[in-house]
Amino acid sequence: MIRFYYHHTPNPMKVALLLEELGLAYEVVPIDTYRGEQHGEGYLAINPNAKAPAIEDDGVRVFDSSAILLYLAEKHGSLLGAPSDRGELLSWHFWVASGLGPFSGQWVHFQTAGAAEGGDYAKRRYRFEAERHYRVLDAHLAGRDFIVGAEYTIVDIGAWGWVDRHVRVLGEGGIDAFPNVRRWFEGVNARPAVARARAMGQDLTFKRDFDEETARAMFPSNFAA
Ligand SMILES: N[C@@H](CCC(=O)N[C@@H](CS)C(=O)NCC(=O)O)C(=O)O
Repeated sequence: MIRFYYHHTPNPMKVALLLEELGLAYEVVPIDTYRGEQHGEGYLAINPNAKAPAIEDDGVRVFDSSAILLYLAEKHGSLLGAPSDRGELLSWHFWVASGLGPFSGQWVHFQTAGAAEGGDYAKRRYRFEAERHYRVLDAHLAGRDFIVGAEYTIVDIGAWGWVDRHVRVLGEGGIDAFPNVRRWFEGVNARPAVARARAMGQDLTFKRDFDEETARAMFPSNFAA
């Protein structure tokens, strides 16, 4: 059975949705990143990058949400779109992995109370880039139901993980400026697997206080010698 190393944040949520879409059996192993569990020795053997998510699948470890999506979709021959759309699938999959996700995440970071003071240039750049990625996606989704071809794929799952946090990224109502993204997001959100993915971690208790222990675990650059 798959062991799924999970925290209730955007990158692990992509994997939660994929596992539910594929109907795979899995065991959830909570990684409380606010308590620094991502840095534990045992976990580093599974994910040397010290982030959630990761999986162990019959002795195979896979870390990084985008790698996990591709690995499981390929293994189970599902959610990869039409073979003729392979180029589109890879292009948009890596666009989510290297663009939409990181720029949204860094912009959220700079708005977090625990982030270091100052850095107006960085804030301007990450806000602009996060919004630019929404503009790219909005233009692409005009007249389309899915990001790649005519089918729901791992790319919709990966993008959903981050667009689900649109209020943190764009502010309340900010998504209204991206009507195609909003329509697409509502479509993905209505899938039964999304409700199951959201329900999955609800019996788990994660730390919520962002205190010094959390800042040291998650923002180590603020404490570097
Ligand atoms: N590229 C990685 C990024 C993973 C990542 O940043 N995960 C966050 C949760 S969404 C995390 O573990 N944060 C804890 C930390 O930064 O220490 C992926 O897609 O899996």
